[in-house]
Amino acid sequence: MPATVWIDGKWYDRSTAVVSVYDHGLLYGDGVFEGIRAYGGRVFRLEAHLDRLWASAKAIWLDIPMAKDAMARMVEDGLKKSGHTDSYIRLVVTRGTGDLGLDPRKCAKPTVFCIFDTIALWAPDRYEKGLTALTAATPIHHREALSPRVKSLNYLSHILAKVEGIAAGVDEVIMLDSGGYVAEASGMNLFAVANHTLHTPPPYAGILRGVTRDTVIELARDAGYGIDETPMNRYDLYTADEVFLTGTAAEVVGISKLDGRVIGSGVSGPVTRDLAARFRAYVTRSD
Ligand code: PXG
Repeated sequence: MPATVWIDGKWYDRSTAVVSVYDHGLLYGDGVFEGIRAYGGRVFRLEAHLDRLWASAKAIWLDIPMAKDAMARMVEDGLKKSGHTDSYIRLVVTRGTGDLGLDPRKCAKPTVFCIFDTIALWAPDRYEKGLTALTAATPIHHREALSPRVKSLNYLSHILAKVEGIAAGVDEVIMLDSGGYVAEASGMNLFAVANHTLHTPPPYAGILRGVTRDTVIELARDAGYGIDETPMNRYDLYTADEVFLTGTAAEVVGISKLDGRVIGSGVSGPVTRDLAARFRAYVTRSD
């Protein structure tokens, strides 16, 4: 099914959906975005994604030129229009079309667009076997340079980390912050499991606060797992019973090997599989 795209109030298909080369989103990476999933025709946690989009925009001094409820309606309408029931929705707000020169005041109005498509990051066997990973030399942004809590259009560090992983022949990368603490994967949050407790870095330390992360924490708490949000380092990952990643696109996926060390039993572990099953049941529930 071809992608359906909404740009500033009009609908397009994939081949006709274009934005200006003078858009500061393209020229400077000046903008914010969300990656959202729909399951069975229902948008998953749309409110949480829109709240994060508005917070990201506020943090970069960007006024989104429409109301939150109008954007929610557009997303719901677009999903229906696209014909997808299970969908990946990419919502983007850029500084808008300006001229050359990075002064954001040159952009009269932010550009808003939304793509309704599908996404598959890993083949199904990766979810059973777990991913191989390495720690990238490229750190995430320093939180006082560009806060990792802003879901901005600046993904170059994450892409360069991903390139390190590709060059080394592993599936995914773990990124550290500039203090050497474990932060996140290239587009996923990170958890270590030890003694029936989930350990994950706290958002204030400078990571993106994932919607999937928060959902998994809720589900894990309800299932009786302990939750510990304190900074971690690589030692905590190497010695964990299990390590897994969460993200809108990836959902819940285990790590089998990190920096040459086998993690736990070397396949997707029981807690990872339990939480992946709880997550799937939760997102596809019919109530
Ligand atoms: N960290 C980073 C840096 C991310 O970009 C997450 C964590 C997980 O957050 P959510 O809210 O999705 O649980 C992300 C999310 C893509 C893609 O196209 C990337 C993300 C989400 C969806 C798709 O690669 N990043």
